Amino acid sequence: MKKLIWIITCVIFITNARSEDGYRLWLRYDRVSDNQSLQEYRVALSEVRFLGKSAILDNAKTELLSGLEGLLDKKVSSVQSGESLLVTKPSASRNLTPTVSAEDLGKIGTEGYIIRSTIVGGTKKIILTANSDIGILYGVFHLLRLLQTHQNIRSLSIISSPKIQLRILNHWDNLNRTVERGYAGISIWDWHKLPDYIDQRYIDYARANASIGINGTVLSNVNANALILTRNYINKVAALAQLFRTYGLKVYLTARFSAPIEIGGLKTADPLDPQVQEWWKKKVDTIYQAIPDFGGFLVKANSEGQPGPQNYGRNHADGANMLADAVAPHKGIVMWRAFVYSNEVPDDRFKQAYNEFKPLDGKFRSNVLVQVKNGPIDFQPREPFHPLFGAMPATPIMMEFQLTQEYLGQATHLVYQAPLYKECLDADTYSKGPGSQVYKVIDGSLERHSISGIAGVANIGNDRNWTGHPFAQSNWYAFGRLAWDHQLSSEQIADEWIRQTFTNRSNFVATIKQMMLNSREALVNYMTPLGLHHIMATGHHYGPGPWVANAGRADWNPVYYHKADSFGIGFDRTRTGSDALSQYITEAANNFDSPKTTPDHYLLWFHHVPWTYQMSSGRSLWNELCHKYNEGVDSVRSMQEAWKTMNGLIDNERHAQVTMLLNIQEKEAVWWRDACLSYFKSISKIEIPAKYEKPIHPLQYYKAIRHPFAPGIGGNP
Ligand code: BDP
Repeated sequence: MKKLIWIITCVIFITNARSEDGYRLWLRYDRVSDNQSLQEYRVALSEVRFLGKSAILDNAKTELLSGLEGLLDKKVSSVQSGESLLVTKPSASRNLTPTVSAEDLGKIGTEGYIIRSTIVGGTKKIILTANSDIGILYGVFHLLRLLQTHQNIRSLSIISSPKIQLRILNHWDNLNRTVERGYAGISIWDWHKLPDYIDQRYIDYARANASIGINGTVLSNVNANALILTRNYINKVAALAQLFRTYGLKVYLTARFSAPIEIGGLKTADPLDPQVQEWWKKKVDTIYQAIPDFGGFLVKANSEGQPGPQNYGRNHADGANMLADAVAPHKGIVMWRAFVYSNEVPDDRFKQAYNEFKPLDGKFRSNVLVQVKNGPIDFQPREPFHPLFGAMPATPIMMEFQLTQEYLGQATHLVYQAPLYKECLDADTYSKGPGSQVYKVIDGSLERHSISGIAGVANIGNDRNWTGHPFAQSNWYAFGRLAWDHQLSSEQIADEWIRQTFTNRSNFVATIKQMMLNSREALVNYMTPLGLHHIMATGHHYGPGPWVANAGRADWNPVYYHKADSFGIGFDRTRTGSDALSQYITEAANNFDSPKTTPDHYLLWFHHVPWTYQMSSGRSLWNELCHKYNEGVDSVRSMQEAWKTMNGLIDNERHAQVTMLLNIQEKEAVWWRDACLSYFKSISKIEIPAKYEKPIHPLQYYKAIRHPFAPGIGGNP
């Protein structure tokens, strides 16, 4: 008996101690832990018949068989007949009808898939089909997800296709492998060893993206280096493209506008100069020779010091169209970013992108998309939607979200961003009357555009677990899932992710899901409550800096954004102020028109209100600010408590990591609260109510904090 107990203890210990370093992401394929499901799956998927052969199909087959092998904990191979799971394109099998009709196949387009239970000759069978190889791969990942999340697969009737065409990661990776705003190690692109050395990471990166439907990747930083367009680098890019295309992932590059001068030896980069146009055409031709399915270019021009068409008195459409003409014969596209603002323009930075781009609506070639950040300033913890959504009906507008947590606690804070993405996607622009949500603008349905796209600035680096914080993986996951289907809820995505990444244990799933769903609001509260924005430290953006007033340009200074004075706080963007509100359609602007109609969480985005202003809670604005900052800190403490009780339900390794990270997050939440309240108190001259914790240090202490080597600082080496 004693011996038996000892053996059981050892087994438990070994199972628990199994190394979970996060490398496998949400594709762990461990044995299904629920025995009833396991038995059912084993029967339902006892014999797999996989028809067809191609690079993508081979990857799909390998993924399916190895996934099933792990999940069912038994050897699975592809049989010739008598299958219980048939995976095939309609062209390779006549056995699909009547289970799948031509009409169904018409609905799923070129990337969708159908997974259906059926009965053939008295036997139950599952059919997985798609019009294309990539549809089959996406369907395989869907099926594996069902098993990983312990779903019932008895009567499947799944028909799925992406709502947005271009679902793209943007890597802000430099050629020297630093990553601008990267907090997970250095770049995964090992340019030095490419094209000859294909790291296993590239394969797993492609698998992970395909598993959530991401179909494009921009390999290089928007603050671009022209060298990526030289022959040497194109060969390296081609090696990645060759691998990635077998997972349906297209490669794109950033184009530095001055490349014709820097690597072409021309005297100008004027987009209307015939020599410059010719240079780009030739350059593009050489890229397509090496990479026949090259996706096209992403461009940051005339923004934050980057060169662009305005250097030559031309506008954004002139610049974008020149590149669009060069890639058009190859079916390439140009994603032209609208993240522009200028120090010389005395107007509110909020308004500048709209002012520059709105007049250009209708002037872009049909293969140009204008890529707009979700909010008008810069990926803040909370922003109202960008007024350009819905304002350029003749132009396909692409969404840009930031997965990497530049302003959301960087590598150390647990923040699940799906609620942030959804808040923007679901906002109503009213551009064609009520019901003109941002998601309809970007999926092209509102204006019936034939091209649509969404981009996420990647949070991936060479850290063993890819994203630094184990929970940051959920933002990569959520981005892909929402890009595929923006109607999924934050809750459903979190649920899937937790089950696949950690465990299906119901108390873990329920507790951690709640923690994730609350995490973004917690961060808003301890960093920038009530509509405060852009009050972080300069340069690296790590930590609070609401007092900063000496940055290189006015609109980089936090004081420009919060405008705290003896009267009150907030940026007046109504008619009496910068009038940014007039950029929205009247119905959308109405929500923000007066402090009374503005939801609390947007108040200081649009109004300068007195410290004594009475909030809907009955508290004064000052007291509400103190309350919110403290609520944020309390939420992190609750997260710590909840996480503690999860001990033993998952592997020790990741449990310990997250415990340490939450401890840092708590310290930093206190730092944000104390620094901000100390500073604002020095202006409001009102005491922090006695019931709240007092700042530990004097204001001077917070002001003196320096982080010369904080990660992710910009530049374009
Ligand atoms: C800001 C980043 C900067 C980027 C810029 C951009 O601080 O590093 O280059 O956005 O999006 O958020 O171009």
